[in-house]
Amino acid sequence: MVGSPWVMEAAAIWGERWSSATNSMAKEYMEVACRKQSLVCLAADKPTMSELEELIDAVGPYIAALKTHVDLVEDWTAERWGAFCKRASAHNLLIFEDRKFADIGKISRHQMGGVYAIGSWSNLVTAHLISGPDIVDGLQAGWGDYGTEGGVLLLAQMSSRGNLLNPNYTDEVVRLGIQHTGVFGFIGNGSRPEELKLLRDKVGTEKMIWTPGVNLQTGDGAMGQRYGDPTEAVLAGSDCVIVGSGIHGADDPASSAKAYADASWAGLLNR
Ligand code: 5BU
Repeated sequence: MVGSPWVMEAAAIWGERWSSATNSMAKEYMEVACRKQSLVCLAADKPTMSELEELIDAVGPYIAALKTHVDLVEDWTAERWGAFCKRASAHNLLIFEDRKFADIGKISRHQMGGVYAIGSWSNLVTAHLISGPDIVDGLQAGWGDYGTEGGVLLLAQMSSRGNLLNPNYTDEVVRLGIQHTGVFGFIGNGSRPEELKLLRDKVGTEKMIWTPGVNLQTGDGAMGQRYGDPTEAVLAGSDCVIVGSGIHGADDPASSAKAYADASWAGLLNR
């Protein structure tokens, strides 16, 4: 990858995020984003394997990462999931299991195993820091148990209304998270650009901020979800917009994914 035209383009387009990134997976993501001209992570919230397979085949060219909720799939089997992950890799997608781990380090480590063996196929996972910073070491050990490597996205903010992640809590998550090499970045609230700007100021340039709560139709979503505009989220400091129903709920997921890709890419070019 070193010296390839895409790497040079990524360095120019991402600027300080590229030059100060310490994490190789972050660079992998930034390069794929440039190749596809998309800062979109698909939230593949579909309940059956065939729907997931169909979705990834349709939108793969327009997205830069894949987010899963493995425990909401009704007909999950290890074999079919393995094949699905291979499909994602064929599209050069990092696989991000949004498990929101929150237990003590030792248990989080074991939860990377179990039936779903999340540590064996995920590149990224989400975690709350409510139990303290040892959760990051636990999750890192969880990948280590499979001889794999991964990065943690810590929830610094959430997109849902009334959430309890207040600014003091956010500050502590950022303060502890930026020091840890096992932390890939932070989850920020994509629905509120002004909150995101504050988060970016605190995080600095080194770590990623990925943001759910993004939709081209801004406003309130189902059950307390809130939506902001993808271009505005990127302009405010988001490095990746996480989009679920805006893509998988559309009549034509592929053209919708392309619209989100264009909106997010425009944000990066103007940032
Ligand atoms: P939506 O359909 O675009 O609303 O899906 C959003 C996805 O992002 C869904 O998978 C949530 O679990 C996920 N999410 C979120 O919406 N808000 C948050 O603060 C976090 C994750 Br963390």
